[in-house]
Amino acid sequence: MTPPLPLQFMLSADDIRHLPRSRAEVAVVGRSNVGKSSLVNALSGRQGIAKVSKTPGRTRLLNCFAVENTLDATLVDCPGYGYAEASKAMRASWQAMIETYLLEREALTMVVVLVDGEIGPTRLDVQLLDWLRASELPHAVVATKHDKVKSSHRAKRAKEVAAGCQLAPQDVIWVSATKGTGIERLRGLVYLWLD
Ligand SMILES: Nc1nc2c(ncn2[C@@H]2O[C@H](COP(=O)(O)OP(=O)(O)OP(=O)(O)O)[C@@H](O)[C@H]2O)c(=O)[nH]1
Ligand SMILES: [Mg+2]
Repeated sequence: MTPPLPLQFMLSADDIRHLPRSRAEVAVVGRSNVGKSSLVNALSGRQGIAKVSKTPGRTRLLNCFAVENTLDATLVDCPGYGYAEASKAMRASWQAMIETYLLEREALTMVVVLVDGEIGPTRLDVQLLDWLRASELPHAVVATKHDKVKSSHRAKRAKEVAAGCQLAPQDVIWVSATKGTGIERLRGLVYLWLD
């Protein structure tokens, strides 16, 4: 069994310069409400480490967690994009902040892109994936809310979500933060990415 990730909240930053020193860092990115903070909690095996929002767009900062028992490894829960109420100026500032962070954070070893398994990749998800590919940043796609897809639809959904991300079905990691599906496997990968 892969043990839970012992995460300890460190700080929230609005600027890469305010992030702590790190040797290896995994970033969790994706649409608002896709389940980033819920996934961080599930990986840690503790509820309430990362704030789960009832109102989308609540995570506006880079929330940085130390991975205890590792040498200077960190995990960052990034602010979500694509919520309806966001103004044009807010979108632009999100994009500038996140792009600077992803391009300039030297410790970054993996960008974990979450797509909603129930609704599939949105236009903004596809744009982000295209940008990550063009920028040659290492990334992995995780489909969330596996529990919300009826078991009779899962094989078809897995193909659709992968195709929407221009990936093969086996290249998408499915998880449910609620039911724990796929969490252990993803934990194992996170340990590898932080090694
Ligand atoms: N059924 C189900 N609901 C989930 C799952 N993961 C998250 N949710 C729900 O989805 C909503 C959003 O979850 P968050 O983890 O706050 O999403 P987020 O991506 O951090 O959102 P922002 O911080 O706004 O960017 C919450 O109501 C969660 O309870 C899951 O695996 N299954
Ligand atoms: Mg969040």
